[in-house]
Amino acid sequence: MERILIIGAAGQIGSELVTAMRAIHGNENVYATDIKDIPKDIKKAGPSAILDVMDDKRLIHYVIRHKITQIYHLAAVLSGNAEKLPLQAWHINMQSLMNILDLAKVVEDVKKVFWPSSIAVFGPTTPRVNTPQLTITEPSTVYGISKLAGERWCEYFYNRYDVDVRSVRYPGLISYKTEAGGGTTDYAVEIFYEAIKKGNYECFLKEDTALPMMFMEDAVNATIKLMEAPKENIKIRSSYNVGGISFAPKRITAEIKKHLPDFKITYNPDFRQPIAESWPQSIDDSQAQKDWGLETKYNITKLTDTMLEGVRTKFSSK
Ligand code: AKB
Repeated sequence: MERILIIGAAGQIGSELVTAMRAIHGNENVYATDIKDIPKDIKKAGPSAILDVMDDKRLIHYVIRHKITQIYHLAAVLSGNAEKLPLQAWHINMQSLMNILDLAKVVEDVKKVFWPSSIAVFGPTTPRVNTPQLTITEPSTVYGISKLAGERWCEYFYNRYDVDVRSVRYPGLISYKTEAGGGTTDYAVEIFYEAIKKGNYECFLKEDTALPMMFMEDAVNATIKLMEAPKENIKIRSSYNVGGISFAPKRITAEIKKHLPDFKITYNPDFRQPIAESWPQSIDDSQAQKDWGLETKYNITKLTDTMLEGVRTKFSSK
């Protein structure tokens, strides 16, 4: 029986991963933790706690007390926010990962760790179209540098201590349940909220800035599939490319307009534009498909339909 700890359970990925994991492993076996308040529905359905991943002593006590067997460490300062306080972001992103890896090395019950990397490990010198698994990684953001260093540490802990840590390089993640916070790809979530709320949106990226994106359900399923794969199938111990779909603001605007013909977008690129321009436009994820069967279900049309419906329902039930 697995006993799963989710760190960052109040966040965009965490909140949905907790629900998916509880459906598989039972509500009582998935521990939802965060430094901020956990959403009521998650708190009500199973165990939860306020827990700071930077507090290594409390963390290790919690893990031992609850006989945790798998840890999903999803807490991070994302690309946009990290540029505002680079040293703080570096410290949080790196120290939190080191706390988890070191703990997994010494606590015998902990058999597997998941830690997300990002397309941010790539930089301006990386080939931007269909970016390969193994290629130039010279990130120009502090977030990207922390993710790249994190990948190296994951591989190191696997090779040196046999810590079974697994990872994917998430593209921009799109969901309506919990809003994203502080990322460069956040426009692709905000646009749906503003379209429903106000009928217009001021985009912080240029209209033709294509980026890889993925609907949350696909991202959660990919994460579960990776973690359930036999250990010997995991050939990449840094982090797997996962691609999803690729689009620019003007393409998603055209999709939204099919539902809301009066929707208007204006463009006012800010400090996130050069970040987006340094990232791939699309990703080659054939290695993940081959090693553990990555598959995605959402194309841009299905994603737009689902987002508009989800955001509308969310507002009408408030
Ligand atoms: C961000 O924009 O910072 C994140 C990411 C791509 O890792 N969504």
